[in-house]
Amino acid sequence: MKKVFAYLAALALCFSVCTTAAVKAEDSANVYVTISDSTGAFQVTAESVAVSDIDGDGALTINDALYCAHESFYEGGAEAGYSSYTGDYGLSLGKLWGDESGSFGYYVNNASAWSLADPVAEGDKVNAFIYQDQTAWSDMYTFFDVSEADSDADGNVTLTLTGCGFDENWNPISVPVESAQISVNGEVTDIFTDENGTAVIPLFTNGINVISARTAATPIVPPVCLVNAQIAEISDNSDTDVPETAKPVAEELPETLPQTGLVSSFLFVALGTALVGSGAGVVAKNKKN
Ligand SMILES: [Ca+2]
Repeated sequence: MKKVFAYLAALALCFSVCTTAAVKAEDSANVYVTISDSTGAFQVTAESVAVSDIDGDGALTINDALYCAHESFYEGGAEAGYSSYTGDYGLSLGKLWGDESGSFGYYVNNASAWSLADPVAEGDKVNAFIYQDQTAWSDMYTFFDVSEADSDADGNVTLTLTGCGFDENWNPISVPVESAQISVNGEVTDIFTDENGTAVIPLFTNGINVISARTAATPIVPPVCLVNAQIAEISDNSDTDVPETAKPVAEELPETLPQTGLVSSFLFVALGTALVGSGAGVVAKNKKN
């Protein structure tokens, strides 16, 4: 275990040096922000947010991005729905989308962030979430292989879903997420990812479609992909032409999921971020107290 701590401490030190050396922030940057709540539902879905240095620290950071996202999309703005504070573990989330449970996580470009003070840049994708599992924090972060795509002329798009976890030695690993049920524009379909995490998803609406997924046994942070469908031949009466497989179905999920061999990411979070100051680290500490 000592090695783990030494490794994480080294990473934290490296990161600290890197951020300290960050260049002066640009005036603003457009960042894509996704926020999901404790039910796994999107509240903000890959929305472009103009991020400015609202906290005046001279850098554009996750804190700025989430603050600006709440200003734009939360009723009552950031003052009502968002807060951050500097605690023992650095800049941490106090409130996300009005939730003050303290059970939060956030990723930038599908990489785990160390703290809210992590920098963001033009085009970055920030994904913040409230844990669905508020006791063991077993939620697995997942993402599609692309964040944006075009369908083919028939309206099909092929996406592959990956989950983030840690092996028995706490090394970060990525695994295909099998048996994840695909949703399109918030409607659950009966399309599931295969053993490689891949699904061929038929779309029936021209324009932007929001693709996401969920699994039965383990809560996952909902992935998002915006797929622009330009279907060559689309019926004026889609109700009669939608294949059975794409119609919304009752909320049925498979009873079991494949074993991934993942160590609970919570344990890593509790160990790792306690050292380097992410919001989740603070959660782990608070929950243990
Ligand atoms: Ca800032």
